[in-house]
Amino acid sequence: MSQKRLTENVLMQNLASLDGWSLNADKTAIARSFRFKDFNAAFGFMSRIALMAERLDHHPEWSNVYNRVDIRLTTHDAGGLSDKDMVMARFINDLGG
Ligand code: H2B
Repeated sequence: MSQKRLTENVLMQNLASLDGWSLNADKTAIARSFRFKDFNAAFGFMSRIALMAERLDHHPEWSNVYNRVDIRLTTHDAGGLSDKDMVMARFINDLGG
C-alpha cells in the first residue's frame, strides 16, 4: 500500500464515500470525533484501532476524554493524505463507532 500523497482528484473521490470525516483547510489531514456509552466502550474502540495501526504501520493522532475519541489521520512521511489514511478511516468507520 502506497504512502504517497494522493492527488486532489483521487482524494476527493475517496472522501465522497467516506462518512463523517472532515478535511482540514490545507487538505493534509482528515478528522472525525466519536462518542460512546462510557470509557470502556471508547477504550475498546481505541484498542481495535491500535492493533490495526500496528499491522498497517500507520498510526492515528488522537485524544480521548472519557467517552469521546477525537481522531486525526495524516501520513507524516508524505506530508499529506495517502491510501493508508483512506484504509484506516474505512476500517474505523466499519467498527461502527
Ligand atoms: N503513521 C502515520 N500516520 N504516518 C506516517 O508517516 C507513519 C506512521 N510512518 N507510522 C511510519 C509509522 C514510520 O515512521 C515507520 C518508521 O514505518
